[in-house]
Order: sequence, then structure tokens, then C-alpha cells
Amino acid sequence: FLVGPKTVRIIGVPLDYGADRRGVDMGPSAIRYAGLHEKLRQAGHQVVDLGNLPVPVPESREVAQTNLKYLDEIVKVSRVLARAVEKAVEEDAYPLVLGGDHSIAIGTIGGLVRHFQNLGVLWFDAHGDYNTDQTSPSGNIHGMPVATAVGLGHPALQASFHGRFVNPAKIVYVGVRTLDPEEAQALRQSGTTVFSMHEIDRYGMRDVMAKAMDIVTDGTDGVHLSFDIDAVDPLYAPGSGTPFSGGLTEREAHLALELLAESDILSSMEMVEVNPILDEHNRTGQLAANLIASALGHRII
Ligand code: 6HN
Ligand code: MN
Ligand code: MN
Ligand code: MN
Repeated sequence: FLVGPKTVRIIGVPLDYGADRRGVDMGPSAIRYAGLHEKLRQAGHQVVDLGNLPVPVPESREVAQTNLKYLDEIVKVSRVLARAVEKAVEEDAYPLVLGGDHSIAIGTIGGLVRHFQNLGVLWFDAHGDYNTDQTSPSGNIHGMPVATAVGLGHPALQASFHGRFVNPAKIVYVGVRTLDPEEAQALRQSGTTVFSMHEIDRYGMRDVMAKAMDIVTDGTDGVHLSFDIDAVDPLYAPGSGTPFSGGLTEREAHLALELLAESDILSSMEMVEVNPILDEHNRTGQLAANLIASALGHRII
């Protein structure tokens, strides 16, 4: 097997409070339905599914039009998720978090930094997710998790982090192709590395991943992969709420994750923003399941 055998602990987070479009709350089901467990067992892993965390439906809540929509609900779920993720890594399991919108990364990474001293983060996304309540044009918290992870933005969002944040120099983006103006300015000063689509076109995915893996492994004691399915072009991943053209091909995405599997550097992973309502016969759910399997060493032969 390519990737050393792991006890993969699946945690579903059916949350869509962080996004404008309903439907990502069904992401965990769509990914499971695509045969995830079987693929992971074929790759030699033990799979334990904790089911979904309890998340109240938005229809039972009131939306206050603020620049932090559904702040309380997201903070509550983040706390529970952070604890589940922390417990998994403490028990030597490999957390695999299924979203849900990208605001769940606040809980996932909050839990990870409570365990790892110096965490590396690979962030696959069309977007930067580096807004704060001060810069966000939408007030949607799924545009804020990376800023939160480095200690920027509203303190309420940082509750799960227990005062320990990710070093921006250990965050690498892959696939970025759209940023809000103030977000771009903040990112330029952040110390993170951004491999936008330009770098992927220019150097190819293989070289980009070699550089990315160097950065996130150097001096770190854990590496987390946060994969927003909108990193992949909408041609291949139509089921996502914030599609943006000019993205990764399906093959580029697989190659990136196969290279990660080969080096076996990941200690946790999350797959987010799969929206079955916008999808075509669960194509995007299947792609998400296949990408997870690739990252965990699944091979044809
Ligand atoms: N995602 N930059 C936009 C915003 O509203 O802050 C879009 C964010 C998208 C977030 O896809 O995870
Ligand atoms: Mn995202
Ligand atoms: Mn701990
Ligand atoms: Mn995105």
C-alpha cells in the first residue's frame, strides 16, 4: 500500500450556515453514497464512521443580516467538531471531516492546533477564504476560515483555537483564482504561499506540489489538507455553491493528491463545499470521494 495503514475516523458536518446557497449540508451523505468507505478499505485502511454532528437546520433559526452571519451557530458546531478532531488525533486516528461549507475548517483546524505544535496546512480552493468581518463583502463565514486560523478577525470565531494559531508561513494555497480586493491585499502581507492557477499553468502540478510539500513539511509535526471542491473546475465539479471557471482539471486534482499519498505526509483531511442540489447525478460527490481515496493511496493496480 502507498499510504501506511490508518484508522480513518470519518466525521460528517452537515452545516451550511457559512454559505449563501443551501444544499452543502447534504455533502456528507453524497460523498458517503459514492462508495467512500469501500474505497478506503481497498486502500488498506480501517474505517470508523462517527456519523454526522448534530447541526440544527437554518429554517429553525433567524438570520441576522450582519457581517458574521450565523456566528453563534457556527461557533457552537466548531467547538464540538474541534473536540472530536482533537480526540481523534490524540488517539492516533486520522480525522476525515466531510462538509458542509468551508466554515467547518474553523472547528477542524481549531482541534488540530490543540494537538500539533506546528501544523502545516494545504488549502485547495478557488478562493482565499482570508476575509475577516471587516473585509468580507458577503458576511459569509465560509470566506473567513484561513484568516481565523492565523488569529485574525472576530475573536468569537477563534474560541476553538485556545489561543494557538497556525503559522502563516506553513500555509500553502493551491488553485486560487479569485480574491476580494481587501482580501488580496491582506494575503499579500500574510506570509502564506499562494500557488494560483497561474503557477499551476506555468510550472505544472508536479512541481507546484513538490514545492508545496517542502513548505508544509519543513519544521512541522502534522499536515492538514483542506480541500474545497470548487478548486476543481466547474466542468468537472458542477455541484458547488461558488463555482469559478479556469480551475483544476480532474486529472490535475488527482495527480496532486496522488503525490500527497506517495509522500504520506497528511495527518488529517477535510472535503468541503460539495452541494448535491446543484450537482448532476452526484458527479461532484463521486469526484470528492475519488479524490479522498486518491489522497489516501487508493490505486487501480
Ligand atoms: N468558499 N470571497 C467570497 C466571500 O464571500 O468571502 C467567497 C468565499 C467562498 C468561500 O468557497 O469556501
Ligand atoms: Mn473555501
Ligand atoms: Mn490534546
Ligand atoms: Mn471556494
